[in-house]
Amino acid sequence: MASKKAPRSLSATAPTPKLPAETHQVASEGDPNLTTNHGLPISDNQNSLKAGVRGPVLMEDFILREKITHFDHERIPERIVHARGSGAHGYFQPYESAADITEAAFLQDPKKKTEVFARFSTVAGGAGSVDLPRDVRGFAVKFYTSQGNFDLVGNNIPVFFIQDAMKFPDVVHAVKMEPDRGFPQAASAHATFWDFISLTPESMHMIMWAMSDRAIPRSLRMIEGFGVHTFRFINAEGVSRFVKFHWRPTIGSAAVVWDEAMKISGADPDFHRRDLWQAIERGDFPEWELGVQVIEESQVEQLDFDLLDPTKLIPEEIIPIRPLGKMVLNRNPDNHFAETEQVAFCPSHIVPGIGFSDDPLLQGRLFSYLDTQLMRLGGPNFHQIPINAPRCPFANNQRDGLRQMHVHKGRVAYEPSQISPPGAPRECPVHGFRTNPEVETGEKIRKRSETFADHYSQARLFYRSMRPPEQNHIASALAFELSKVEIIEIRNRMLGHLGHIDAGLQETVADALGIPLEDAVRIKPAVPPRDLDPSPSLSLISKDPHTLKGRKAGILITDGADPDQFAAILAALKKAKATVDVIAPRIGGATTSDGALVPADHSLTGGPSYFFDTVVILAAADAVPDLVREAAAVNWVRDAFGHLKVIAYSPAASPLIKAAGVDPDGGTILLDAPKSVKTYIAAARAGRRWDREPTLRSVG
Ligand code: HDD
Repeated sequence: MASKKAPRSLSATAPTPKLPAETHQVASEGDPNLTTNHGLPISDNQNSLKAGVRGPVLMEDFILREKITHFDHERIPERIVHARGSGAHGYFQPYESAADITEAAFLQDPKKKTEVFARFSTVAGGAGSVDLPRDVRGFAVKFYTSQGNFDLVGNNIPVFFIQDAMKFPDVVHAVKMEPDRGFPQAASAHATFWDFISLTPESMHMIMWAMSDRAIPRSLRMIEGFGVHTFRFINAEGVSRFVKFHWRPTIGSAAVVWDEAMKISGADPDFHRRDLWQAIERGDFPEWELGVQVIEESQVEQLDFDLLDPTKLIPEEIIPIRPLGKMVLNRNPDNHFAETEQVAFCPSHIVPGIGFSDDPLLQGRLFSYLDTQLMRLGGPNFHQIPINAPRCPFANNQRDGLRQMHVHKGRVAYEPSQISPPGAPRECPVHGFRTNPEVETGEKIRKRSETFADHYSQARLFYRSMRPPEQNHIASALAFELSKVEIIEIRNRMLGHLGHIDAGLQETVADALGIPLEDAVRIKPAVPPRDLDPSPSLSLISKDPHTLKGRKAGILITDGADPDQFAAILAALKKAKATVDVIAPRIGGATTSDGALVPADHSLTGGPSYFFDTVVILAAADAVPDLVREAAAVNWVRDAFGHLKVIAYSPAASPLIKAAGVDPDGGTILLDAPKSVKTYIAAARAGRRWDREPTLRSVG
């Protein structure tokens, strides 16, 4: 706005310069001055202002006060759920036009890339908790489309614990640390969670997923994502169809085993965040295919469950996924707080061509996220934070409010107006968002639909679609979690539910807990469970792509190791597209028999074998006695074997293999001939040795 009283040096008619449009950019290159937040150059950033060098600090030190005050306010309320997240930038590109099913602009032109920001998260733990608890993973993507932001706020599990948003605060309070004692952090293995779950039969399907390997993913780059609810796609002719969103990682999905998860959580709490960051830094960009299951309105009645019930899925074998395009994450955030922390996802952010269904859980979410962002980000202008701002122009008559960054001009902030300037924002009746005109009738009522009442059939479907190792892991997880529940009645009630899912599962868990089956509480299902056809596409093992792409190998090497063998293994692993880290007894590296130094990425204690998908031990005979005496080395091998990994080792390393109690099998490869490198790569590509598991631990 023009200053009425211009300083003398300015001409009376020249207005004061206006604020630049982008005032929130931080000055950096070319301006090395350290200043206060108000631009005052600072002469000393090491010492506070004191009365004498050994005297008291003066209240006058406004520079110290500004710095400390800012620091004191550097945290914002963390998300009540999904507090711990890792994000990345990238783009989405459709394979071809999807105009037949949706008019969404970002799904029309295969040549057009749409900018995205993705945030992956755990649910229960705080922002500073670990990456590998047993937990659901959030999979949220913001598409900055030409028609506004579309937020697809999903999880890595296609169903949910509850059917109605009314129960969300309850399920979250139950899983979070117990309020009196403040523990456990980031864990569902405690009484309040299982108390709630055992009284909430609708959660049984989700429980099967949460106890499965899906809840301990190997990498965020390898998780599947799901929109969970039924949404709508609407095309330009106004034809509406129901859709379910699916994300599929192009390198396939994989999980860790539970013992690994527990150890990784201690050794590297940032295991997933680091893995995502490093992959992007090295140019190994994570990719997912986005697809939809399309359900015609006429098909809805043929489904044996209610499409509005978020505890149900449609097996791909019944309605296949139509691929839409690919998301590539190719840039790490510049600043974790500014981007990953401040990004604000809202399921209500949709674009023309996409619509909601009447799923009561979704309907509740449409309210909750905006409300939470207002609180978390301090007011109604959070859409102006760079990570949240649409990339397309946006304009309306909303004004002012906390943290307003825009300097809106003019006197008109309403419409209609006769005096608004040309170009003032107006409705767009032609391409503006229109709600799908559904006919809604019904009495006002607080009641669950009877079509939501079958709580066990799909839990059974999921369990029976798993391969035996996966079923064993579900049983083990249930036994582990319930063993942490000190209230016997809760364990017994859970056992009652398991009986409706699968009698074998119930028996295994009861046995593992040491509870007589007769103690299982008798629960009368609202609807008797049915046997549905298994869906092999739900099993991770069935879909294992048997690849080393995106996987990580660890080579433990000692002084005196054979350089040719090292070079051959390294080349073969790289050819198979694995990344390779070198581990040496000391971080200074290892000197091979030809005197060359092999730099190490980790020392033995800093690079345990559970950081890797497959391991190689290249030890010289002289070095082995020291390794055999070294607990970290013995555990390195023992863990790799116990975690079902393929292990290759030089003949000289045999005493170490023996000391670790390894009983050689098809997954332990002796590198005694040039062709054994090939044998090793083939075995490593095949992934974990599930056949070894029953010889190592009692499952269930
Ligand atoms: Fe939620 C965050 C996913 C049900 C209320 N949710 C949040 C995030 C994801 C999900 C991925 C983190 C987004 C980010 O990275 O910032 N939530 C889901 C899915 C659900 C679901 C897939 C069921 C299908 N959520 C749900 C319900 C409610 C909420 C029923 C409330 C009625 N969710 C929230 C929230 C959060 C949130 C409290 C916390 C932080 C935030 O929103 O931004 O509003």
